[in-house]
Amino acid sequence: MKETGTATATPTSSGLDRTIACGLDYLASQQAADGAWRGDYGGPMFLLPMYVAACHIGGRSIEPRTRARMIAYLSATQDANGSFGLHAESSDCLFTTVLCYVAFRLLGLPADDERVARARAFIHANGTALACASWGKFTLALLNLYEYDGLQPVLPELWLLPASLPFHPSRLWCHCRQVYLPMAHLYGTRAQMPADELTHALRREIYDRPYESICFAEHRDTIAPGDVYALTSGVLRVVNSFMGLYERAHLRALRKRALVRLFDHIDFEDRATQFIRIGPVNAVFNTLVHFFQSPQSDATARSFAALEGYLCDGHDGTKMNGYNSTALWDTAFAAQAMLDTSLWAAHRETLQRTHAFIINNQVLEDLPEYKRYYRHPCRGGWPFSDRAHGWPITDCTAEGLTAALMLEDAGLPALPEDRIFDAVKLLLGWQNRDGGWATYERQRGGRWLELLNPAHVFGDIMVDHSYPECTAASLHSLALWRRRLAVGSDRKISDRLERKVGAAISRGERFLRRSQRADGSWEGSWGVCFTYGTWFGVRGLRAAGAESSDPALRRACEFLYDQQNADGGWGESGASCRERRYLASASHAVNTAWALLTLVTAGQARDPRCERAARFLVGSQLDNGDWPRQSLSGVFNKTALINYENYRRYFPIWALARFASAAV
Ligand code: LAN
Repeated sequence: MKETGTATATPTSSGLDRTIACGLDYLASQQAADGAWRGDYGGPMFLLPMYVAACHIGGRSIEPRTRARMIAYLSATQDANGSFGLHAESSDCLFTTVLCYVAFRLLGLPADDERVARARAFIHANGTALACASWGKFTLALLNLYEYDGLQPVLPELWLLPASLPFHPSRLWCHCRQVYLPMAHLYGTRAQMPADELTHALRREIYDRPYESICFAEHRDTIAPGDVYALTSGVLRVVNSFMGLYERAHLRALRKRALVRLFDHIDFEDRATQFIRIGPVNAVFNTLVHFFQSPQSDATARSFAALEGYLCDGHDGTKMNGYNSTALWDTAFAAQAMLDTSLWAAHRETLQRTHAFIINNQVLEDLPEYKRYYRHPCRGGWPFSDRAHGWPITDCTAEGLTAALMLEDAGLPALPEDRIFDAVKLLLGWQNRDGGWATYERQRGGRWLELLNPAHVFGDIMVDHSYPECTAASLHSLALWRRRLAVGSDRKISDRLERKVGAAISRGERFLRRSQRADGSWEGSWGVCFTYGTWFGVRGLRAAGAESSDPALRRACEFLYDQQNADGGWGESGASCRERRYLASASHAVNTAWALLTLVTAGQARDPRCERAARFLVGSQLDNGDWPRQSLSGVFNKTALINYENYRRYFPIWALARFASAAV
């Protein structure tokens, strides 16, 4: 690392310029030939074992080198006490420990391997596989290591109910819906691989009594305390008992109809995403639906091939990524960071490739019959990864549009006018009644549905609802679009659209103001945590026109100043997300970059505390222009941390560039 300078030194403008220039060179060096940035997107510890289980069930062998790298990854993330965490930086989760144990064994480690023995000791000390969270039991059932009557029912027939019912599956958050869809199919068909020798060995290893002697039905609700984030509510208990009764008496013909309906929806998701699927979990389960239905089919082969797209050979071994890539998201931010420096003109080719990637990955068509499959329109949106994935997201659309408009300002070809309109209209159509934006769809169900969350280990998975991050990103891009209209007098302006955008911005602003916490912060849901949320909150309010004297911005800045570490940086523990309060840790380049971006955006660049933050970022840059890899910066559903490999490469540059232009 570079010299950090003395405690009172301020980053000279040449020091800042050097850091930014060097950071930009490094960032540019990481761009792929297609213009995108992508990176390791590991973290959640249930994904790789699910992949390994799918390969085992489907009879797909994993080549020896990959197997060794997977074992290396699991070994690197195992805790000294033998356990695994829900994510790579935690421990003591029975759900992931059981799944990783099974993965170790399926990948070829013997039962007496030291790592395996350590994991087994943890499993036995914490209630055995009988006490792991529901997705663990489900995966074990597919592997013939757990019995279906030990699972709470996942009824296929729910999909036959009228969509107007307030608890119809179509009202669930799309990730939850798309995971429980194939689960319902697998449950309804009692899909299970035949037992082999390894199965019998594993059955002896993960339980403390003979498998045949276990009454699985008694363990539907058995759960280790360490696996519980969302407690099974009283309502869910009642619903589960009703579903249990129904399951015992269900009509064959109705089940058959329901399974046909489910398969139709699964098939739609496969085609709509070119077999990538919305995420890694339904990618695994949809694959298994095809495998159990027709092992030799084309769909099965394509499914397994597509699963490989989720693998990532990272610095600590081979893992399964949380998405097929982070390409659009990373590229849109890298573009914005570059363009906010004064040096972008020196990176013309990098910007041209960036531009090409953004332009080439906007979704241009709605899906045929999308309403029938409960999909929102897609035309004009951008996904988190790429066009092939096909699920546009509110804030990815917003960041994609922002990047496209900024690239146009930098002299690159403008996005065709109709495509800009499509993006704007899509954003408008996504706005919720409360003025905010959710992730993939408008809010469809009441927040009370959270009471039916059956997954134990995650919070907030049942309904898509407004988030400050998605709202702020949407506001920011809409405001940019409106500004562009004001200057480009030759462009055909639709007055009605402009008025609608103005009204949407005002409603979004009100949502943001309402979601600010009493201490001045915003809670982040997709990044760690209050530094992330507060950056979006402030960026959104500024975009909506808030002055730097606005009390909401003042309070946000006071909140951040209160958390600043003595070295000038900010560090937020990942536990902040779970506990929903700011928990400090050692300064982190990404948290510091978010805090500095926030303060500068709020008009505080000349405050000496911003200088100290800039000094921290300048001082912690590595000689090659990168910043050191630190703790995980991303999160989902309150409990699962996830890695954003490129955050440390563009957020510090972005923060320093904005600081430099505002303060020096
Ligand atoms: C993501 C990744 C991107 C992320 C942002 C765009 C950054 C965010 O602003 C909105 C939410 C979103 C789209 C998001 C939601 C949850 C995801 C899809 C993930 C964190 C990637 C993996 C995660 C998914 C739910 C993992 C599978 C686990 C389940 C509980 C289904």
